[in-house]
Amino acid sequence: MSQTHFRTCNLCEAMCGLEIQVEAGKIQTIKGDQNDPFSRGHICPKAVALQDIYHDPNRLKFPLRRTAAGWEQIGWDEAFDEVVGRLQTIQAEHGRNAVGVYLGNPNVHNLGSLLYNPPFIRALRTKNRFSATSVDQLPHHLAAYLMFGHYLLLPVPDVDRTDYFLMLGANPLVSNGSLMTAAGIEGRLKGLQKRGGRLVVLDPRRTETAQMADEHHFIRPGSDALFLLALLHSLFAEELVDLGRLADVCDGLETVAQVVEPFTPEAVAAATNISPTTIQRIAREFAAAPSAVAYGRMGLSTQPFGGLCQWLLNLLNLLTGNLDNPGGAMFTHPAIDVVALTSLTGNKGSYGRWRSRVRGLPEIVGELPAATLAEEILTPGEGQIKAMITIAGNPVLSTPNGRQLDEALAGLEFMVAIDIYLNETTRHAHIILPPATGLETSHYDLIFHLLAVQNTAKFSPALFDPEPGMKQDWQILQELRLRLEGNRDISRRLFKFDFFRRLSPEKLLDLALRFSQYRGLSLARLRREVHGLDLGPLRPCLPSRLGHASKRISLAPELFVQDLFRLQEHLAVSSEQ
Ligand SMILES: Nc1nc2c(c(=O)[nH]1)N[C@H]1C(S)=C(S)[C@@H](COP(=O)(O)OP(=O)(O)OC[C@H]3O[C@@H](n4cnc5c(=O)[nH]c(N)nc54)[C@H](O)[C@@H]3O)O[C@H]1N2
Ligand SMILES: Nc1nc2c(c(=O)[nH]1)N[C@H]1C(S)=C(S)[C@@H](COP(=O)(O)OP(=O)(O)OC[C@H]3O[C@@H](n4cnc5c(=O)[nH]c(N)nc54)[C@H](O)[C@@H]3O)O[C@H]1N2
Ligand code: SF4
Ligand SMILES: [Mo]
Repeated sequence: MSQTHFRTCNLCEAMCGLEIQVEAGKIQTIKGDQNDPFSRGHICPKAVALQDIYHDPNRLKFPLRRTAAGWEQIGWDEAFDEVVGRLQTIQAEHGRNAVGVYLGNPNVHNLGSLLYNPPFIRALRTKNRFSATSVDQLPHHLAAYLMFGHYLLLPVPDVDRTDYFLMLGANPLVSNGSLMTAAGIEGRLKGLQKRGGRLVVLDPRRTETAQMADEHHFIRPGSDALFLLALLHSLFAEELVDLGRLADVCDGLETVAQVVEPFTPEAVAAATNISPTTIQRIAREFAAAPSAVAYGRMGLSTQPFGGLCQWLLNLLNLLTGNLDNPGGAMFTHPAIDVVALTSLTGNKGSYGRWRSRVRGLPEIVGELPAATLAEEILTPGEGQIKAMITIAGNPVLSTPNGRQLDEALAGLEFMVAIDIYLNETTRHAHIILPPATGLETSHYDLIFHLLAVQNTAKFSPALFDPEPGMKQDWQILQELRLRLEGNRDISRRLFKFDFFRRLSPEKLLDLALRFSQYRGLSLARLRREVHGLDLGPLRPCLPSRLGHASKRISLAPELFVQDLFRLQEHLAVSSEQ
């Protein structure tokens, strides 16, 4: 008998709704779900490949141990015992920080991992925490933390209502959008053009997105901060600054006016490869548009001035009255408000609470830059990393100087990988703990609902049962944590809300939905709404949602203002070239 299964694709940030036809346990078709209120039928070819991952004979399903004779399959108990035993021995001998952990991208696309990674990592009590965040969106978090008081208060382009979209260093036509969950982005951008709006792209490459834009400028790589400063300079010079509704809750406008002063369009033209007249025109058009949004992604974050870029983008939106206004850069109201929940636990973000041992790089939101991981393993001395845990990550491929990390991982005393494949990174593990994945997991997008251009909520039940004896990511993480904490005092566990931490992800999800700002939500309700629930367009929420106790926005955080000296030096050098 044929059955239809509805779920959200969890392979990228776009949250496409899928309609999967199954007959006798076999997938017949995977199509876009036309009735999904968010994606409205859009999918890309990767969704169809979900079945290939499910059927892939190379996918790992049971624990493996590396031996001189090759990989051998072992039982879960034996694997857990060995992993926890080795980690504890190494920490007892070399200190807590001798164990490092790296979290990869799929963790954010997995409800169980999102809920069970934090307590597991706390149980490790190490400061050597790394993740794909530092080769991706960390500057966005830093800017949000310093300006809005919470690292997850990330403004999202209100693409469906904007009149002017200034896009830097992003290629959503291919990436399907990032920190802008917007299934079917090409249609949404065409919609902007049909309404008579403009798409302006700055990218050193003529990308697919640049090709559809109304205007594309070949900006010099790494010079975006200068371009943005010159835009802000023009706004002040032409008296176009208008903070609108938020004027009363912003601090530091005079400082901003002062620091942008030297960055005239003429001063940055050679360094950016953008003419002064173009910069002035874009500033005027941006300020004059009924609504406008500036957005920058990977090309702005993974470059020498990533933090400055994200700060200046927020400023551009703020100073033209486009932050927290329809058609501008807005915040979401997800069914499960991760911003509110993390605020409750006191985790609004952080900067510089500790530094990396070798290069002295600052901690940001609880982690160190992955770029320094290899040298933390390779450099002898107190605090050297001797053991690593990788969870759904392939840092040998995805982080800078992967070859050095490859060499570093090979020399570790112990490594464990929670991963479904044997690859460039996991091949160095002594033990691999493979979870169920994709179609075998139930899913709710805790993070991408938070970053979506429309408020919706959708639960995806598992389509297939994993093979008997397989475990989910969260079950592996929970088991490791319980064993790690097993030897520590019981009272700590009793008083640390262990009750909640033993609940399954679905129970926790149900609880969170029942406490939602939207009435009448529960897991049972979402199970009935198989296509997902539409919770409406983005709506203004400042200043009440700000993370700073003062409920004010900081326009000129000291850290960014100081970093302008480094940019000045760069300008001096690159203008001569
Ligand atoms: N050169 C270059 N480097 C880049 C980028 C780039 O564009 N160019 N992009 C950067 C960006 S934006 C990012 S986000 C990072 C990504 O960096 P990483 O997250 O380190 O890399 P991925 O290749 O996404 O690794 C995913 C790993 O998760 C495993 N996996 C997949 N599904 C599951 C699952 O359900 N459970 C578990 N436990 N494991 C699973 C896979 O087998 C794989 O080993 O790379 C960054 N690095
Ligand atoms: N097919 C596919 N889709 C994916 C992924 C994938 O691996 N495969 N990964 C997903 C992930 S994890 C992420 S984070 C997103 C990333 O999503 P995007 O950021 O939208 O995509 P990128 O291709 O990284 O685009 C970065 C752009 O920045 C440009 N660029 C480079 N340097 C500079 C610079 O200095 N200034 C400016 N202005 N531009 C610059 C590059 O030319 C490139 O066009 O994609 C997601 N989508
Ligand atoms: S765009 Fe992303 S979410 Fe949509 S089908 Fe493709 S991989 Fe899945
Ligand atoms: Mo990413």
